[in-house]
Amino acid sequence: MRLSILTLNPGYFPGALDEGMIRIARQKGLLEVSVVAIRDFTTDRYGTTDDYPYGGGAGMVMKVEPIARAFESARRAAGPGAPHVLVTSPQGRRFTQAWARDLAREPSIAILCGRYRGIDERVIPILGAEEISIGDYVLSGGEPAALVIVDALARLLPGVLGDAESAEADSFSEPLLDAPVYTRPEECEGHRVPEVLLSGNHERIRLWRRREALRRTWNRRPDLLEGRELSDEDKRLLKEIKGEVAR
Ligand code: 9D3
Repeated sequence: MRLSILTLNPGYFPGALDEGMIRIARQKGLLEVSVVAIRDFTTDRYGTTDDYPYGGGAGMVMKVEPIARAFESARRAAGPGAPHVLVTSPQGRRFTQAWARDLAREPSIAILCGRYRGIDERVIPILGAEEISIGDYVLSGGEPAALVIVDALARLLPGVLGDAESAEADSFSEPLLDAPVYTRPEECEGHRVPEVLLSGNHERIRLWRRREALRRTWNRRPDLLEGRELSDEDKRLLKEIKGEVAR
């Protein structure tokens, strides 16, 4: 995948793009990222990227022309084919795992990071972009949203994860929260690892994990269980959980 990130804050990205799963995807040649500084595409001596909103009001608006030129440069550098263009915005459609799966199949993506009061609306039709939000909380700009999107995509690119991890990752298409996990030592400041996990009884362990996953999902994210087809085993476990006092 070819990815261009267009931003007024290019310094935000080195570091984050050089760690973890994104670094691995880049090292394997499965992801090629370029960060494009919109300010490099201004033409006046002050490097003006924003201006006052028509109609008045507080805050500045990102101008069209520097963005259009930055995009044209990124598109040329990316080679043939039009990229799928995303603009980060609080007004965007909510980013989900299903959308991430669709985007991970694109050969080329450009993400334009919004700042200030927003971007001149004409950028959307000019770039053929769609707006994307990562959730209902207020950020000060689109850069962290772009990183969230890149991280979610990088781990979905074929070949980034090992087979075992990929199979497990698929189980988010079956969205239950995870059961708790533990590692050594067996006791920490009086807190013991649940006995069942030390038992070596794989069937008991599987059932315990399934029960705890259902319990947490029921307690913390009941929305994930709504309208969901459950196996007979899950129904039985969930009935047990609902019969217990909350814990
Ligand atoms: C709808 C909020 N606006 C009301 C006046 C103000 C405003 C808040 C935050 C305008 C811009 C921003 C900056 N946020 C983003 O650029 C952003 C964002 C977010 O704030 N939350 C979740 N996803 C995203 S994607 C881009």
